[in-house]
Amino acid sequence: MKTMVALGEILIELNSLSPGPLRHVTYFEKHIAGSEANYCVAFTLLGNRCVFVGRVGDDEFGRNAIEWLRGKGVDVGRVKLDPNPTGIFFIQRNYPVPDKSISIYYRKGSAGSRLSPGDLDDDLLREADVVHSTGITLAISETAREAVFEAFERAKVTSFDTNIRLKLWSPEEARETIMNLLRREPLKFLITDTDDSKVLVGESNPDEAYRLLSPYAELVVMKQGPKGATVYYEGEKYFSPGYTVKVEDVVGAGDALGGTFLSLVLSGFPPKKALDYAIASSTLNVTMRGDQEPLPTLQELDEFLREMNK
Ligand code: ADP
Ligand code: CKP
Ligand code: MG
Ligand code: MG
Repeated sequence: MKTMVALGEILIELNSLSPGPLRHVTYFEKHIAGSEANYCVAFTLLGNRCVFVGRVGDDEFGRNAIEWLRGKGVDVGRVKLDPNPTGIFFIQRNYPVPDKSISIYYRKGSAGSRLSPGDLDDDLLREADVVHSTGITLAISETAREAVFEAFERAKVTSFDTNIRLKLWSPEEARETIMNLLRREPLKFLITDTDDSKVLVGESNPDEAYRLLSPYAELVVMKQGPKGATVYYEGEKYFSPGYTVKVEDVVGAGDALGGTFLSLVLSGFPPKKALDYAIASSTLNVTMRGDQEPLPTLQELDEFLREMNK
């Protein structure tokens, strides 16, 4: 069994029950989310272990998040309770662009943003098979950013999902900070998409973007929305196409893809096969609300692939 250590912020997701502008939505459904927590659940359900490092509020939502993640098998023994509130966000679905979602954050000063280098454990980082974080955690506070830089410095093997959120920082700040991390700590796994590569290296063409990003990672996964995704490694390139399905909410699909890919590659799947499974998981994710409820077991992914490719 492989161990991933993930650093980030768990958020409470309030997903609108009906599509359309939030000013006219009456009912919201609560889910546990946050990119790195999504990665952890995807990773764990496929037979590996994930230790989450971060903070939640000493409040009902914080307790809810810890109990939920523990129930999914995530190791929450290092999640700290913080006097600030657990961060939340709302999702507006399919408006004003059909098949797209908008995240509206209420997370400034949240417990999760208080993550700091003091929350790190040296032995845990050294012994982990992979240490993972995202651009979101670089953006939420100075101390969270320092924690990611320090953790990556101490880790043997690192994974990073660029996840650039322009509501949290400017494109210039995102580019400068993420490229600085990549230059200082070249990665084993870089998981990104064509919008983020445009911000980082000015390219949204997958092959061109890969060429510019390749000095910084041994393996790159380039997500391409509904089209699918491409993996580049050891001189090889493999594109796995997406599936056409009815879209309920696209939030969480990228994390489903990334968490599934990492777990299966660490379990010994060749990257091409792992990407096919990861695409399957991300496809299921867009058909339902909630980021973690749609995350499948290996058996469920096998069934998806068998039936969808008949
Ligand atoms: P991210 O949100 O992290 O940038 P993407 O938008 O590229 O990630 O989505 C990740 C994966 O989810 C895609 O590679 C694809 O398999 C699936 N996906 C995303 N949007 C759709 C969609 N509209 N229809 C079908 N599959 C989708
Ligand atoms: O890139 P994804 O749509 O997979 O990311 C979704 C997550 O952490 C979601 O859970 C949300 O809480 C967030 O990204 C975020 O901060 O935007
Ligand atoms: Mg993403
Ligand atoms: Mg979803």
